[in-house]
Amino acid sequence: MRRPVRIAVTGAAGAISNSLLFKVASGEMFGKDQPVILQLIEMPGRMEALRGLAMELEDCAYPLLHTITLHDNVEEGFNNIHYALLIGARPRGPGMERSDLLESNAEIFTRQGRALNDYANRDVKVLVVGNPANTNALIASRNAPKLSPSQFTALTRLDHNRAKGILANHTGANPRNIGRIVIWGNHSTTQYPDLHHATVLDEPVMNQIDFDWYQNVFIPKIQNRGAEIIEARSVSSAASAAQAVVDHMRDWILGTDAGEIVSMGIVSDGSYGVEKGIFYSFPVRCDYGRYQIVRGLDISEWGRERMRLTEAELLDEKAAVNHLLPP
Ligand code: NAX
Repeated sequence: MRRPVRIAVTGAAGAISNSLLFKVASGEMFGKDQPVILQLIEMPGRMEALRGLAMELEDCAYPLLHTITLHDNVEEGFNNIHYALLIGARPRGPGMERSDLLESNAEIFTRQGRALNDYANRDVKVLVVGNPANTNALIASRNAPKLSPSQFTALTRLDHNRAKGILANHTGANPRNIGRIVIWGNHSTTQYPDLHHATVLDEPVMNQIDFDWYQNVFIPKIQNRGAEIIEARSVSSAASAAQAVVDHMRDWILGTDAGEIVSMGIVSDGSYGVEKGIFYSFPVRCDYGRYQIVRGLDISEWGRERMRLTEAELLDEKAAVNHLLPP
């Protein structure tokens, strides 16, 4: 049996964590031979709810669940961690402007970036889920000068999985036989779900679907899926988000399947002409705990236009918090 790894989760008493933690403790994320220590972090007023969740985890008697610790601050909660799942964030309240949302989350992710810098294991891998996820990842990474920006990622795997599920339903294919979908850009309604490289049973998807359906039904459906779910169930996606977190981390650590491409929000190195330094969702492959951008995909002018639109939104978000970023 391996040595246990330490995983911090913020927003640990929230809806996503309520689904996620049971998957992590049962070995779905890191494999059935990897014991885990969960360092769960919540707001002080939510510690009772967190204590209840910890009792439920204990009552499952998971063989891989080594220890659970509970914290009301990140400085303690990030101590020696190998992985950080940053789920807690300030939700948009009534009458709140977008800039207020960006600013209040900037405060949270500045503190978390500093705490990762000072207390986490030097090789820590970070996934930001709390929205606005891409810009929160930028803020956390800029506040952690001892860590590489490549250690920080933002979740766009839910968008990727949504695209796969909806395409499977439309074509009648098994999701397992669909590959090479790409989500470009921001985890928001400007994202560009790209099927031009996608395959069903190794055959190009674009030969099997109607372009009009792709442009006018599929793309807006993926872009607005989060809102559609909120409208239907009055709360946002939780179980599917938890599954996407598992898929993102598992692929990052254990590697992607041969020939497969997945989407991750990562720091741009200028690939595909995307401005360096912003956190943008790219097609990647993972191996030995590292991700690499899949280069050389052919992008039409039509696709470039969409990639630029979502890049522009990320640049706007960055401009709104720029005065809060360290030089
Ligand atoms: P919940 O409101 O159920 O839970 C959030 C929890 O975070 C609460 O218990 C709250 O007390 C805690 N929290 C807030 N600030 C904290 C802080 N500074 N430190 C520690 N804990 C803190 O939300 P949930 O449905 O779990 O969603 C969490 C976040 O994920 C939201 O920001 C949501 O917008 C975002 N999402 C991101 C997705 C993505 O694909 N990137 C998809 C799902 C989800 O919408």
